[in-house]
Amino acid sequence: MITMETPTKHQELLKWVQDIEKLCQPERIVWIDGSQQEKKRLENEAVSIGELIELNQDKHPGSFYHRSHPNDVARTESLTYICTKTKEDAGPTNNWMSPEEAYFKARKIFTGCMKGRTLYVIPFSMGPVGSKFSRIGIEITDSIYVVLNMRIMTRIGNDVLKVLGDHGEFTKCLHSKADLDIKKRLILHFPEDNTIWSVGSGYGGNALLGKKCLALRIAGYLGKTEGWMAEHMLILGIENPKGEVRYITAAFPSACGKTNLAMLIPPQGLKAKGYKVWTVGDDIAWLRIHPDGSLRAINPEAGFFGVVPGTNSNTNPNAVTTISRNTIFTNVALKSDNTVWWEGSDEPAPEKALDWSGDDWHPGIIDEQDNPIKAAHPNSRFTAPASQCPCISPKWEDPEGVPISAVLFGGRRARVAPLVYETFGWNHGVYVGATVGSERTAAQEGKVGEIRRDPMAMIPFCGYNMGDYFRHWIEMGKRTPRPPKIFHVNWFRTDEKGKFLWPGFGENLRVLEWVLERCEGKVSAVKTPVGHVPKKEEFDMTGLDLPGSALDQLLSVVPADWKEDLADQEAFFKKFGSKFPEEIWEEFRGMKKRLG
Ligand code: GTP
Ligand code: SPV
Ligand code: MN
Repeated sequence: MITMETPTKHQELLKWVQDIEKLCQPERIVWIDGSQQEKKRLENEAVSIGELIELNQDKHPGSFYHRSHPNDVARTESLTYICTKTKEDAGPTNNWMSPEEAYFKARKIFTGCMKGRTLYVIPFSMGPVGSKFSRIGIEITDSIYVVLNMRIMTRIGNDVLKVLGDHGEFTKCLHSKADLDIKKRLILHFPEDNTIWSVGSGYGGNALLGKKCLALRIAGYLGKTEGWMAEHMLILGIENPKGEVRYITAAFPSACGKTNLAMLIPPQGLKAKGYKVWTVGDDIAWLRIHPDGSLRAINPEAGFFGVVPGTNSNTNPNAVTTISRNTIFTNVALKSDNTVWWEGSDEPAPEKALDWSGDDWHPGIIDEQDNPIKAAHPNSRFTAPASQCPCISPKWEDPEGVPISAVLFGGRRARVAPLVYETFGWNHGVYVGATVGSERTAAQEGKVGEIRRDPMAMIPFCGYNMGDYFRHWIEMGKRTPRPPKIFHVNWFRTDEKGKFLWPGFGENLRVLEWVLERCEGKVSAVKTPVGHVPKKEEFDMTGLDLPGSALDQLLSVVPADWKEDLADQEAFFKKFGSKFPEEIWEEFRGMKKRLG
């Protein structure tokens, strides 16, 4: 057993590391300091043990490639638990296990799981180091891949320990790959102990514990008691032709367009007018009521863990630049010159490559059921520093956050939901958020394409009873003197042939322009039973030619379609019993009445 000198005198932390050492029995312990030398050392080691492959340094400077275990390519919601004393505190939408049972089960898997391995201790800060809104976590892990990803996604090392001091509070985050056996995989949250235990996975949201586990599930629980919110939202600044920047947040379910919207490039017509876009965050927002009466948002992360397929110079040029260096690519295809490729990239498909699972691949290759084999996994990801984004906002690390003018909810809906509508007020907006439905994507296990209810895009990430979460939304609206307006958007409506009616990506700024003009009371709208929909003529379409009736179709509200959804909404809301806010029932009844 070799132990380095410990860089802290924090007794509770030292005791915890000792306890975990006894449990996991690593060969040695390394405290992560966050230095450049350490980065180099870890990269070299990761390459030498095959955890990472160094990419072609001329074409991808500072970048590496990682392949995860084929059974470990997305978050596993069925193995993710909220471990509160009572089942009711976890609520009807979460898996629940009692803390005793959870610790007992996981302890068995953790016992001796780091034999022969190094145990890394990563001090990390969610939010700028030292900001009063930031939260400190300490992640223990046996994965160098996790250390190198956390280094990009959060602020890590000695600076964080300094802020923690000898007595500071921190979230205890324990992670081990163990043997990557899906039968021995558990992602456990103990909000009452400020603790996370994750074992048996090395992938993204399962293993980078600062992200979904801390910054959403644990932070959400803290926010509920302390009067703030942790949301699955992008944050973006839109600079109008007068040079004023207005900020919006948007909650879309996993793989439904947050990263893309957060980095969009204005289309020709709007660029000519003088519009610019500034990225603040692409996945998580922490929201607080500011003394000036506004709702303010910070991005607690320091990097992007984004979906790779479909990323190219047309869809998301800012992402292409962001990932041109110092990036970790996970589960894309690898070419023989050690460059990477994915479906929907700028480059044509290579004649041959290794696919995400490491098998030989060529265009047209099919599996036993005659289905085309993808070279990159649909949920393959890039990890890249936010600071490399060409349109990163000058305020992205402002500890006070940015004031939010509008909140957007949305999902993938082939039918029913129009391109955009404005809700009638905060409570109606909360109702609309609570009814968000989306087609399932590859970011979670399960059947892709199936519609599931995903309120506020938080169904996988709410660390407590979602009935209480809805109540918290209602209360936040009451307490915020100048609350943002709430809208719903849908980039994914299709025609009879299943083709997207809206071109999406940069063109989405046309929708955001209307949203901000509504916030400033500059444009009128059509009142429909579901909300205010744009008047076609007030929607700037300069430079965008949509076929004939596409815009009419996109903006249409068909009451019969909406009525169909009401029974499902009611059944969903009833699950929460007496926890479900009466204010939202009232909105539900109002909607029913308006639909006639
Ligand atoms: P998570 O990181 O999983 O939370 O996802 P995200 O919401 O950030 O999703 P992302 O922006 O990475 O988009 C995922 C997929 O949606 C990609 O395949 C994109 O190409 C596609 N997409 C994004 N924006 C649009 C759009 O405006 N229109 C269409 N049709 N597709 C889009
Ligand atoms: C998501 O699935 O919403 C993600 C990726 O952003 S992960 O970090 O794996 O949760
Ligand atoms: Mn996400």
